Amino acid sequence: MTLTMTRRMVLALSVAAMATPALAQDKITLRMSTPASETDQRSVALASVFGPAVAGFATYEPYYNASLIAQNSELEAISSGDLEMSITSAQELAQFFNEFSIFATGYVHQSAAHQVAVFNDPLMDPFKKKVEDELGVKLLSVMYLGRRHVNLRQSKAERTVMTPADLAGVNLRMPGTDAWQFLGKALGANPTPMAFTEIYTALQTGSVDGQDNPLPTVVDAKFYEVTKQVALTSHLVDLNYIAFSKAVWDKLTPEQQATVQQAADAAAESGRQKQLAKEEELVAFLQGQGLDIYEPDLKAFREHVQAQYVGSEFAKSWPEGVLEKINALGN
Ligand code: KDO
Repeated sequence: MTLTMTRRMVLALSVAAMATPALAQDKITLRMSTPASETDQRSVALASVFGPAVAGFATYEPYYNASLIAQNSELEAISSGDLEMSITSAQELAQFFNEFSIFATGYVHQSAAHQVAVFNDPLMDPFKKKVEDELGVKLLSVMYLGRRHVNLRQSKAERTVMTPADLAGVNLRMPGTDAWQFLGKALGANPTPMAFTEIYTALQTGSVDGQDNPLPTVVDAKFYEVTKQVALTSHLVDLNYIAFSKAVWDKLTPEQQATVQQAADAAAESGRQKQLAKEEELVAFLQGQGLDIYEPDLKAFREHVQAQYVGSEFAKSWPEGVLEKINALGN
């Protein structure tokens, strides 16, 4: 009797000892790499909403400021199994699939709500499928980055930007892919490719004349310390897709997949609301910092930018009828 009890106890103990590390090992690690800072609203939303929601079976492990993977290389890293997640742009996807440039085109998306309607519309299905089949990346949800504006070192008194002609000769930092550079040119500027993490120093030293990003980014990255004006061009209502490894997704149970999907949607929604609120409140903050914030001739910018895309190589890659469908989902 004593012996039996002891054996049982030993067995129970050894099972318990095995179970704990095994469970810990079973948790999937979801490394997420982004050039964004830890305090960026997309980062905050993923860490505070996505991470806890998947904690039952996964450990969310974010890497900020491009500390794990360089900007624009995240998709390749996911594809080759070196990364599980990122927040990717349409411009980055256009490096692999030209047709994604339609979502990177100036003045196409009209608002945060329009982005969501487009992402959830069946028109997106062939785009999502291609990324999944050919790159091994699932696009889970759409995150709102905000309205991109032109942010310059010169004050308004030194250079007033009312039309694209006023940006002639301005070395405008834009992210380093073709679709981004094309947009910079379409704005009338002289686009300069550069990684996000290098912008502050470049503005400080004057190696670029300006950059374009939404107001929450101008504040979060402290670009306002080294610039004097923001011309509210709203040239791109910008987005990032939550990108997830298809190989990892396929290993999840249907319940876990549903949890990941809900977590991504909830994080995107939380980040969107916070980013929208920040866009509103930060005008006053930036004015308080001494920056000139003003609206240029938006009609002139819209018409000029749109005219550059007509007949471009990008526009040739857009599947027939998709632009019309996107426009129809707008206000
Ligand atoms: C940028 O490099 O200007 C950009 O805003 C491009 C976006 O697609 C996104 O990658 C973003 O940087 C980073 O997440 C940093 O905010």
